[in-house]
Amino acid sequence: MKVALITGITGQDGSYLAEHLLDLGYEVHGIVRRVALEDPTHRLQRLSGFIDRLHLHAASLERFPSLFSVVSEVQPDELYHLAAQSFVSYSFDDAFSTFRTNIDGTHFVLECAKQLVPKCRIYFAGSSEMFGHANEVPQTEKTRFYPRSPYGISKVTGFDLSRNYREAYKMFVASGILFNHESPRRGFEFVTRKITSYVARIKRGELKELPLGNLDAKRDWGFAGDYVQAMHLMLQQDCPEDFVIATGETNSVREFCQLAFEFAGLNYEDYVVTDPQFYRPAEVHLLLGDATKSKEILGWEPTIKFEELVEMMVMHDLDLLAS
Ligand code: G4F
Repeated sequence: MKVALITGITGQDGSYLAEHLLDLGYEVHGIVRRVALEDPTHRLQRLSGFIDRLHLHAASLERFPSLFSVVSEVQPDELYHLAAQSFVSYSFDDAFSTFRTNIDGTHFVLECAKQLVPKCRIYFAGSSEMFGHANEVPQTEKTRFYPRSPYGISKVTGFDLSRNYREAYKMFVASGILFNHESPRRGFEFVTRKITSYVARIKRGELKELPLGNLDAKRDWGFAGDYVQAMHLMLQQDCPEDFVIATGETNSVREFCQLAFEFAGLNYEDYVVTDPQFYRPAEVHLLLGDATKSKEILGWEPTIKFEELVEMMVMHDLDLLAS
């Protein structure tokens, strides 16, 4: 039985990945913060359907010794490094802590693996935010990085660290350059879930308006459940490489709003207002991925289209309030 260790197992991606690996017959271990173990109802909520089948370990990305002892105990065959401060807006408010968590945390994980399990296959969660102000559309694995936020900068550094461990120490480290991926398990701070949760509360008469920032930003939005399958496939290849994971379709925040409100029988123009506090000091205006390499080498393709994704999230949030 293969042993997988996931950092960030309590998040959207970690929970889908854990389920996927359990289905494939893996022994799945996850790193969680001690506070999460003390408050499982809230902090381990995404794992609730299958938590009995997981092995959870308390450690912090900010403390090398804690990671070292978990990796030493688990001896993973595959290590998925998903944990990060992943909210772009917050990275502008506290760049220092974002760098500490995302850069040092990644460095600690790679170094633990190098010292303890050098043959372990490692996945690093890169991001389309690394392209930032991209000089070409669509973006591929060859597109230059031009990050526009501390978060994006931290991910470029994590990506470079991963490649360097691959080249310098001959370790199997693959990076996924994942474009935005959403689901009913998405955190409420991200724009898609913010929109669908507000739509549900507006529909029930609990709220009157939805305050948003830049409605014209465009993103390539896919379904997180599809994207975690690509992470696993990357670690089953003969050689470690980097892959863009995307749908190849881009839509604006405004289009997401329009569709989400329509699914609830409402007109977004009656409810959406713009609020300067949700604008970013530097914006990424357009992201659109070209996942041709993933299709050709991994055999990976997305299964959920934009409209289905929006409908899935709106229906989930309407059901949540009705229950
Ligand atoms: O949903 P967002 O916060 O996601 P963002 O910044 O694209 O980042 C997400 O995707 C990345 C992959 O490319 C991940 F690496 C990252 O960790 C995260 O998961 O914002 C999407 C867009 C932005 O252009 C933002 O300015 O929506 C715009 N927006 C407009 N109003 C808003 C809001 N974003 C948020 N979060 N809240 C608003 O009220």
